[in-house]
Amino acid sequence: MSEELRRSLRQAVIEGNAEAAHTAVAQLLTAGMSPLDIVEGVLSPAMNEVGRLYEEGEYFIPDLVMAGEAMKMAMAVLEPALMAQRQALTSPGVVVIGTVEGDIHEIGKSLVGVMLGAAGFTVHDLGVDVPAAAFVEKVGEVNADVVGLSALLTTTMRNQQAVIAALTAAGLREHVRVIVGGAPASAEWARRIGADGYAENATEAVRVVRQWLTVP
Ligand code: B1M
Repeated sequence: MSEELRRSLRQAVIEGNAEAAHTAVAQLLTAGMSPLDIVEGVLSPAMNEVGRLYEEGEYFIPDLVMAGEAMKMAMAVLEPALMAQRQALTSPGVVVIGTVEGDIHEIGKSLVGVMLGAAGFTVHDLGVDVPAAAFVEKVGEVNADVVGLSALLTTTMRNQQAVIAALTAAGLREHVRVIVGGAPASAEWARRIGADGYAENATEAVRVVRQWLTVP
């Protein structure tokens, strides 16, 4: 039953059927599958398949948009389940997160934000296409411990570096740790632009931020 539901969810995302994605996620949760397994085991691989179909010329932008909507619908059902598992921390922390300027990919960034929230941190999600100045303003306003910068395009990843430069110019760089992520980023890229850390996925992002902010 659960295998069949997993297949239906995968298919719903690939076909961009938001309603079917909603139903399948709700059913998988009822069947006892953990929210994290649904994300990592079904949703992320389905989006990768969508990316592959686009690269091979079988899918076009409207297909990506529809798959994105199905994924967002699935996440809307999952978010309360993830937050229900919210953990109490020995040391609270404040995180500002967003997708950098010029880039409107939101799903991975939102997932990282939700997972950090579920881990107990206070998360301010600035959304997508966020200018460096907006990151700086929010970091100062909420006295953030960590700023998370997502970028999915090789053309926008350099804007992660622009945010770090803006934080430095505002005198905030020494007070906030910077984590970068998104498909084109890497540990080497993080080092090169002067970020404090890199995470390949949401689980890893939680591990890195926890290491920085939680008293063991
Ligand atoms: Co676009 N897109 N897209 N896209 N899109 C990619 C990224 C691409 C790889 C597709 C491809 O060609 N195979 C390609 C980038 C190529 C490159 O630069 N090397 C691409 C392109 C080219 C484009 C456009 C330029 C297309 C065009 O218009 N010609 C355009 C750019 C628009 C813009 O931003 N200015 C564009 C547009 C779009 C849509 C808007 C249609 C849509 C997004 C819808 C939305 O977000 N609401 C879209 C989609 C859906 C994709 C793919 C298919 C899927 C992305 C996704 O949501 N993945 C993507 C191909 C792919 O990734 N396989 C593609 C699921 C998500 C859970 O994973 O976002 O990788 P991901 O996040 C992961 C990790 O990366 C990491 O953790 C997450 C969870 O595990 N992570 C972090 C992410 N941020 C993090 C931050 C952290 C830590 C970890 O710390 C702060």
